[in-house]
Amino acid sequence: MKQNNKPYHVDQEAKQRDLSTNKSDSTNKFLTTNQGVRINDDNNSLKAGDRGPSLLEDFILREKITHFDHERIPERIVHARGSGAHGYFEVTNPIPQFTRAGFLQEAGQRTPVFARFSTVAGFRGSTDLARDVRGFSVKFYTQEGIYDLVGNNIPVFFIQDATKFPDLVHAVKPEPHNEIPQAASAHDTFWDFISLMPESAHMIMWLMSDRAIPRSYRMMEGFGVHTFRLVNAQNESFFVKFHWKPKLGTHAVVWDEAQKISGKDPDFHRRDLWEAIEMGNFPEWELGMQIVDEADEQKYEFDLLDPTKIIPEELVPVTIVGKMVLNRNPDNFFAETEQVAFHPGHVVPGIDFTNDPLLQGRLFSYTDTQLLRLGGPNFHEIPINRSIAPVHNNQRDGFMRQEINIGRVSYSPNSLGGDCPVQARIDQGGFVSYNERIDAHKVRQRSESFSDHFGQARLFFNSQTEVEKDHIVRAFRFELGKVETTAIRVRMIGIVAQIDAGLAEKVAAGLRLTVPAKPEQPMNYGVSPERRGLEQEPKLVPSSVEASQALSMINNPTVKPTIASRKVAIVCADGVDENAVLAMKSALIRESAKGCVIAPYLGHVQTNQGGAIPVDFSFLTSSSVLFDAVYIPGGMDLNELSQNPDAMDFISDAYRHCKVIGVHGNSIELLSGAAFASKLTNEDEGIIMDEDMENDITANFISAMAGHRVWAREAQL
Ligand code: HDD
Repeated sequence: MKQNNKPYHVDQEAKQRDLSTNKSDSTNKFLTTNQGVRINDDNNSLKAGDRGPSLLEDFILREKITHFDHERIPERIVHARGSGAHGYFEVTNPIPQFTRAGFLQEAGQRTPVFARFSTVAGFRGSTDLARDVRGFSVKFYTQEGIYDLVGNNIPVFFIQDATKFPDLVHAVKPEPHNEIPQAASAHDTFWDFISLMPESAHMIMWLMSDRAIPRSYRMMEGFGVHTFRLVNAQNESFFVKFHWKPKLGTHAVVWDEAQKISGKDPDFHRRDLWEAIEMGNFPEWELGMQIVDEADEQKYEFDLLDPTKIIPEELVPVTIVGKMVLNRNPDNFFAETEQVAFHPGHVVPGIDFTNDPLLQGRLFSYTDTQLLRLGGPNFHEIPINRSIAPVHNNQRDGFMRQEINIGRVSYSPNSLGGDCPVQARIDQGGFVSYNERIDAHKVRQRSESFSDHFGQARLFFNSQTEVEKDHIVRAFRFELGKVETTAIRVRMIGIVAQIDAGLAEKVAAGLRLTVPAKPEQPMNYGVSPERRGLEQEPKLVPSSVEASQALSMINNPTVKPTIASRKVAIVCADGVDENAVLAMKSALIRESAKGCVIAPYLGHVQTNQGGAIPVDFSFLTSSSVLFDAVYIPGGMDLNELSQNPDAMDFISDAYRHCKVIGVHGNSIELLSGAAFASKLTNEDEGIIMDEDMENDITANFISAMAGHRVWAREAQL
């Protein structure tokens, strides 16, 4: 057999990703059964007489109903609710010195990807705006096989060992007796578990922050969470943490807004991703890596194998390696987004695992879950999961096998088939696990280096702005306020007190509780009887970094002001200043943003020039929580707005959620009738007003909007 000695990533045999052979388009086609028989009547079942019973022989009816009865597959046990898109990954800064992964070798190299974003706790039909972690999974169709980076929008996790994952998920999912609440962590079983698991302290701080209520999937960071390994051609290994940095910056909504969006448009994130791609505003992230020499494994005050820890960017900066652009919506949600099967164990040569005990458990779980969810071992043959690198092995048969393997040989070694398929040497792209030396006793124990639970939780809190800290206080009050068992609230405040005493005081004050003088030390819950009392007490190892800008969304140095792809509500009624509406719409388009006309009715509004402007939504079918800013042009019959409670709520909510509000001409009067009128100050940089309708306020409006929200206003609320 002729051996190909070229590095595998330049092997011409590896095709470009092409799913077109699996696509089906019914345009101008006959309706058929699944066996290809043309159907003459799809509206009536076969009956004995037009009023008689249906006949068993009606194979067309039976086939249709049978298929329908089997349309659903089990939803994902976690991350059931999600949305995906196709795109590509392009290398900007190749890193052959760190990895031999073929897709990271040359600048300009492109690899097709499919990304799926998700919430964790809710069922498949739940709201996008739950307070929750967001999944951030990317499947790279590399020429050396599939590589999946299955991460979250939060860089740490709740637990340190995979064996606690089923407990965590049981605790956060709706409670088993009444299946309440849906897609929410604000209930007793979740906080009972968390308050007994101090290792979750760092994660809980992120979950109570606005990171858990993103403005958009396109405005979230992504993280691989665990420390992985890179391995280069010389077989040298480096530790690595993966980061996705969004081009549009990292932004969130506020909690009141999140709850209202959940009612007004539970598909808010799904719609946002879909519409951005349809409009050509392709979501984009940079892929960054924090790379640590193997020799530095023990250098830090935290353990690199502990998934409840970050590496502060002040200690190891993030090197940008490439960018991901999502530029195509799926053709079919079920075929692609629902059937896509990610797995942290899908790696290519040059990327490897560490002994992080959470990662190790994940390496078992993902294939196992697909066997149930996708119905058997051949899920890799589903088009969205197929490798573009050729697949040849001696695995055979199983439910729904698509491939027709030719020949009589399905074993190795064999002489009948020339011993094919042959194993690849390392220089032929063969995957060789990193030969880490392990010399240890078998134990069920946690390393002592995993026992700091509070140091980085405090680092996170110290890195937030005052506004962000305040949001964390309110989130704790909300979540614990929904907990019915007082003992759980108190125990949780005891945990918070070990992170930050001031934070605990504020949370406790909102719940009319006092911070316990001596917090319960629940570490020994769940510990084996022999080890009870021996297990390390949770402790606080102060971080060597006092505050890290990258942990704050508001202070994050990488956030570049832009309004690209944002949506502005242009509030209109009859008589509206036509020039002002058109000027705002064009100014927004120039910034790749969009203005939508909202009025008391659908159809058109009459303008001051006798023209008509089409209305996109009425106040009944829309809400300001679905927009990033509000503009109210002048010239209108204000009664149409001031007498309409939905219109006034629209403006009041925009104010409450710290959005920029532009007001022109006589419309300024509307503000004095709004619920917030008494709180308005001249210092509010987010109220852009001009009494003179001739003046153009678009530039000021856009520049204020680029700051995302006017957080200073919160002091007035
Ligand atoms: Fe997981 C899905 C991310 C820990 C077991 N997980 C899933 C998805 C994401 C993550 C993004 C959705 C993939 C998709 O879009 O289809 N999971 C994480 C992260 C973790 C983590 C970042 C910690 C760092 N997961 C984790 C553990 C286990 C699992 C410890 C089990 C021991 N996760 C699963 C799963 C899921 C899953 C049950 C459900 C659906 C699926 O895999 O395909 O196997």
